[in-house]
This record gives sequence, C-alpha cells and structure tokens, in this order.
Amino acid sequence: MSRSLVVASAQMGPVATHETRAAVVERLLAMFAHAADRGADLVVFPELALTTFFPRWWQEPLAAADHWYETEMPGPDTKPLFDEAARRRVGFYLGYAELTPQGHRYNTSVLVDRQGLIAAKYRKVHIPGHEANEPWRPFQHLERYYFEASPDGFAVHEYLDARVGMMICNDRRWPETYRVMGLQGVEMILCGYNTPIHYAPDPSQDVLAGFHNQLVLQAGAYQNGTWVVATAKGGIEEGVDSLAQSSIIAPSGQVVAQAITNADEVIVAECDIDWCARYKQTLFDFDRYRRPECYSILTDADNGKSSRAAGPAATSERHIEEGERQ
Ligand code: CDT
Repeated sequence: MSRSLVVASAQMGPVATHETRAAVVERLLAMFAHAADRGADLVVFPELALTTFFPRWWQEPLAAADHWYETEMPGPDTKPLFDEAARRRVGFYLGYAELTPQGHRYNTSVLVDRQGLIAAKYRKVHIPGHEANEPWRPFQHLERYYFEASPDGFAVHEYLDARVGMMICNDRRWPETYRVMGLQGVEMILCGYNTPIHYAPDPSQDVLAGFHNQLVLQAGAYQNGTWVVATAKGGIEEGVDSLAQSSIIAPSGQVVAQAITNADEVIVAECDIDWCARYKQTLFDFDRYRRPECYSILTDADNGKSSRAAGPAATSERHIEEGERQ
C-alpha cells in the first residue's frame, strides 16, 4: 500500500505590532480547523508566526526585545493549538522566536504530532541580514542581532509514516540544506518564511523575489527527490511588503499547490510519499551516482578558501598532466 500524507500550508497575511499572541493564535486555529476539515494530516505555519517580523526594527538593549520571544512551548497562548492538534489528530509545524533558560535566542520551529506533543525541534542554521543598526536602509533585517545560528544542523525524523525534516526561510536558498537532509533520506521538508520583497543591498533582485523562491524550492525538491512545503507570512506588514506564494512541491519539482493571495489562506495537497523513491532510486540514486570524493571542498570549514589559495599550483599541475598526455 502506498504511503500518502495530506498536507496543508497555512499561509498568513501580516501580523501588526499591536496584535496579541492570543489574537494570532485565533487566526492560526481558524486555518487549522479549515485544513483539518479538508482532511489534512499536517498543517505547516510560517516562520516567526506568532508576532510581527520584529527584526525589521533595532531595539537596544537586546533584553528590550524579550517580549517577542517564547520562553516555553507550548505556553498559555499557544496551548490551544496543541490541544486542537490532539483533538483533531492533526500535526503541525510552527515557527517562533525562542529564548532559552540559558539566555540563548534562536529562530525556531517545532513539529507537533497527532497527540499534540512536540516530536522535533529545529533551530535556524543560516541567519541572514546584519548584526548592527544600519539607518541607511528603509527597514532593518536584524536577524543576526536577534538570533544565534544553530550549531545543530538538519535532522530528519520518522513522522506520520514519512521521513520529515525542517528548515526556516533563508535556509531554503542553500543547496546544502536540502542535501544534508537528502542524504538522510528525507521525504518531506517543511519550511516557514518571511521574505521582504525589497532587498536593500541589491534592489535589482526585488523583481526576482518570487522567481528565486520558486527556483530554490523546486530545485531542492527535485534534486533530492523530496516533497517541499513552504509557507509564507506575506503581504504588507507594518509598511514592508513580503512575498506570499506559499507552495507545495512534488519530488518531480512540480508545484502541485500554490497560494493565490497574500493573506491568510490554506492550500492543501495529497502527497504520495512513495513518489520520492522514483527519483531516489533512479536518476538521483545517491549511492550509485554521487561522487563525494570530488566534493571534499564542501566540508572545508574555511569555505574552501585554502583550496582557492592553492589555485595556481593546482593549475600548473593540471598543465603538466595535459602535457604528459600529448
Ligand atoms: N527570514 C528570512 O530568512 N528572510 C530572508 C531575507 C533575506 S534578505 C536579508 C530570506 O532569505 O528570505
């Protein structure tokens, strides 16, 4: 019998600064109910879903921003979501800002099971933006001020009869994210995102925001034979327009469902998990066709700088070889 999972991407429109956690959770619950009514096994919510995207503002000292973070999950405001998961027997992915008892700050997501229990936690690996206030920008992207990069990497979990992994927003632009999970046999990657359409360091990229989103999600899915479910918090939030375009992408790289608004919207797809094997066992049979011995630069801790420094020597060696062959 083939394995199948009905997945919902629950896109959010903007969250205003003054909106309370309880009000946001009401919105999430409404979408959760809608997804469950449509037969969803799993609902994917966005990155930092409980608040406005606060890294767009500089706040000093850092502790003045503590109210944007969750110190417990579930907490009093988020518990209704967990209760609803258990009642409807539907799992979910939720992104939020995490402040640990030790004072660490992470951009985090949890994967909750059908019993309403946390099955896995992921902390964002690739932290984009900048560390200090840059007043020349029309708005800030201070994730590197507000969050530490996770030291943990990307795990894959047995979840609802599939191998499931998580990533958060900027992670989706990096091929390594998908490959690390691809090598663990991932069959569905869940991703929440907040992507401002204006990119101040190079505004020529603004018109390509939607294209780049599709490009990386579809390539990552296809090249690793996995489903990818990507959920935005989009629309104009506190004056900043963010990409919507939430999508569910098949292991073939095809988009099987996509949001059509930039507001709260649920899209649903029935995902044949065994479709992954068609790619993993043929064109992308990693054991048969990958050449890890040719990729060692990928694991250099110095980003391959030492190999680039050795460039001229490598070039002359290659010339010698070519001369010998003549
Ligand atoms: N949230 C997040 O990671 N957003 C980034 C914006 C990059 S521009 C600083 C993204 O990759 O979409």
